[in-house]
Order: sequence, then structure tokens, then C-alpha cells
Amino acid sequence: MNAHSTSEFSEAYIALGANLGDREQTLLEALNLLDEHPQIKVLRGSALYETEPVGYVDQPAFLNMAVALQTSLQPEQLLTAMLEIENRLGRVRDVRWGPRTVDLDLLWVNGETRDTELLQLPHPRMGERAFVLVPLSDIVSEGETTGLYDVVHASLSALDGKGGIRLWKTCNWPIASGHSGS
Ligand code: X6L
Ligand code: MG
Ligand code: MG
Repeated sequence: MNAHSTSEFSEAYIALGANLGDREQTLLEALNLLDEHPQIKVLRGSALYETEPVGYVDQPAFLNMAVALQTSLQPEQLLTAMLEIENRLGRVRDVRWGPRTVDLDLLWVNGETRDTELLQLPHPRMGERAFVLVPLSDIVSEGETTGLYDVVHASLSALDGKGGIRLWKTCNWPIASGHSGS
């Protein structure tokens, strides 16, 4: 699989964050909603990490995690599905970089690139954010064939600090649901 793959399936990586309400429950609901989508299968989930807010620091601590998906959606369609899930889970876009019930960011789809108003791939700032890279490193294996493993590990090494991140809970997907697939 590579950027020119003709497979109908892509492997996609998403970062999730939550810092309002029942953060853990909301992340779990987001995973379930992703997996319930007929064209999305949640393959792996990272542990949950509690992280200090960055960008806009005067807000509650986040729970962050990352997931790997298999999907037959195009990246733009996947992004739309992610926005629908944010809305269903009560996301209100208010203060830029401010608190949110849930945030889903599309990081990587098969190493494909996009640079439009709507979507940039790979996510242009994923390499700067420990709250993205630490969870991501849980679910990206050395055998990943589109270059993400090297990106994650080179970025982690280059980061000034991985401070402000502590393991909250290990999480093994699927969590007693098993409705996906067929
Ligand atoms: C200078 C200027 C340094 C801006 C950093 C970093 C801005 C990240 C926004 C920045 C800057 C962001 C989360 C968060 C946000 C999250 C944690 C953002 C968007 N989202 N902090 N801050 N986890 N820990 O998911 O990522 S706001
Ligand atoms: Mg974000
Ligand atoms: Mg976002």
C-alpha cells in the first residue's frame, strides 16, 4: 500500500482530544461512532493520556488518544464523517484553541498528501505536538509501510520535551462491542 495504491481501502490515523464533560466516555463514544460507520473500521486504539493544554493554556486538562482506521472513504469524506461525530457529541466551536467536548483531527491517510482549504495531509503540525505523537507511537508499528513510523519517531526525538503528558488508562480496542466487520 502506498500513495498510489489502487486498493479500495486506506489506513488512516486520527488524533482525538477532549477536555469538557466526561472526557473518557466521550472519547469512547467517538470510537464507537467511527466504528459504526459502514465504511470505517477502528483497527487499533492507543492508551488514553492526560495532557496539559497547549496553545491556550487557561483551560482544563485534556485526555488525548489516537486511533488507526481502515476505511473505503476518501480523505475528504472521512473528514466530513469526523465533523459529524464532533457535532453529534456536542462540539461547539467557540474560542479558537479553547475547550471542547471532543476534537477529531485527521493526521495521516496512507501517506497521501493534500493541500486545500479544507484539508492538509499529512497534518501540518502533528510533528510538533507531544499530545499527538505519544499516543500515535502506541499504534504505529515498525512495519507500517507508508513512512509514518519514521515520521513519528523522528519527531518524538526532535521534541524539546514530552512533559505534561501522563498515562491515564490503557485502552484495548475493541471494548466489548465487536459489532463491526461481519
Ligand atoms: C505556540 C502557539 C505554541 C500555538 C503552540 C499548539 C496552538 C497546539 C494550538 C501553539 C498551539 C494547538 C489540544 C491542546 C489544543 C489537545 C492538549 C492545538 C489546538 N488542543 N492541548 N490544545 N491537547 N494537551 O488536544 O492543538 S488547541
Ligand atoms: Mg486538535
Ligand atoms: Mg480539530
